[in-house]
Amino acid sequence: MPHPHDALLVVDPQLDFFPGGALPVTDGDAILPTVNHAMRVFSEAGLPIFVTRDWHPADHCSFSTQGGPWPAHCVKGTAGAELHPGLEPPPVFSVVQKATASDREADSHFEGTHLDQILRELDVNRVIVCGLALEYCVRAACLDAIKAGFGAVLLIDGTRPVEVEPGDAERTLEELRAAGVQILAGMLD
Ligand code: VGL
Repeated sequence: MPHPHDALLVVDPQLDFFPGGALPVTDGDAILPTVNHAMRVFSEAGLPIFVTRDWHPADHCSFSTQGGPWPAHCVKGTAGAELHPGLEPPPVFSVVQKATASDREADSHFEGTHLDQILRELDVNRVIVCGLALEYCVRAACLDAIKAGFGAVLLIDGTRPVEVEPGDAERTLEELRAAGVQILAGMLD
């Protein structure tokens, strides 16, 4: 671990998804050691690292002010949309922004981007996924990666659930396993 055809996807490690943010994930800070370690391992191996950002206009359709399910979060250019300062990004990494148009939601950074093509051009055949939040954007990233024909490994210690309903996290893990996502505990070797 990792393999020469792996890429790392760090999903939405933005202040609004951490404790104190607009849409906080309980214990979100606990992902940082695993995420930072994974970025270091990929960087040292010369493998691609993608950090995704939710990057919404102020009137995004997912916001409750517009009839959507969520409080306003990750509004582009605001402090809450910034990467968590505890993140230790390597010298070279790519940023993927999603849900940037007012009228379109995108749970996964495979939606409305060319990420799948870019991964193929880099000869990637498997993605290693971590970030926030497990049942939403991380889930969508894993499932879309599989649908696009990539292998997917979830770093379970590098994510945390929202648990809107008790049991959501376990149900999500079951769904991911059934879809062929490998769930990996602990730090990367
Ligand atoms: C997310 C809820 C709304 C996430 C994004 O990144 O998991 N969750 N928007």
